[in-house]
Amino acid sequence: MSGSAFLPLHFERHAPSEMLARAESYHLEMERRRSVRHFSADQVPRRLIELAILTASSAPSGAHRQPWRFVAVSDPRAKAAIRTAAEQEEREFYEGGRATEAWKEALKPLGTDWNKPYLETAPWIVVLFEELYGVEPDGSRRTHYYTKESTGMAAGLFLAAVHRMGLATLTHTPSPMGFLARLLGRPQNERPFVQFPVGYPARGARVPDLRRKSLEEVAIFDPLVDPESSAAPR
Ligand code: IYR
Repeated sequence: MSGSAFLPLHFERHAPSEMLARAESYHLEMERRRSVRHFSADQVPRRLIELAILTASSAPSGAHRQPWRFVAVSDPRAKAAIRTAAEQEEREFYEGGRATEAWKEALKPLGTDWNKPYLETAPWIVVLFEELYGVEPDGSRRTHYYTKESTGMAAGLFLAAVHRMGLATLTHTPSPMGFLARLLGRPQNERPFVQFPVGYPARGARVPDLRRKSLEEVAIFDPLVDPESSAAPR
């Protein structure tokens, strides 16, 4: 059984200059990632989707339970069914009173509405499910830990993997998402977490003019150290 065996860590130190160069270039690459809502119908090989899922699945997880399942959909009829069901929920959100006025106001800069044509245009929809608990061969439940946090980290790595391979995606969360479990025939222990349309951006695709927060806005370094008495060079 697994659990008690240990192996040597494969870890390579880089020269400091090399570390800085890698950090800068990865940062610049990730800065170019955008949520894309206009997709080309150009096909994307299944192997790329498999690799994005494998990278996502390298995420850490509570007690290494890996409480996630990725369901990849390319069949046009299945995508159309997802679009129809998603748009029904989105219509309730935007026009049926499900969203508060404040929420709709907050979304204005994104320019979104209930129409989700990308769910059919994009060659793939990858639906990420959070596995609430495991199921043993005898049908008994196996407890998972930090399923949301773990699945969220897998989602982040999926975004990075898709971006890195030269494709675009979007975290789409129509609410509620129960239709995805029904349409895709998922069991009781799986709850839809997010769906990712994946493909090439449409030619001429546009994205909202959003600013990312600065380092100063998102990071605090050594809040307990008095700057006067600190001799640490910066
Ligand atoms: N699910 C809707 C609304 C929406 C909600 C949030 I929070 C967003 O960041 C973006 C959209 C939609 O996809 O249009």
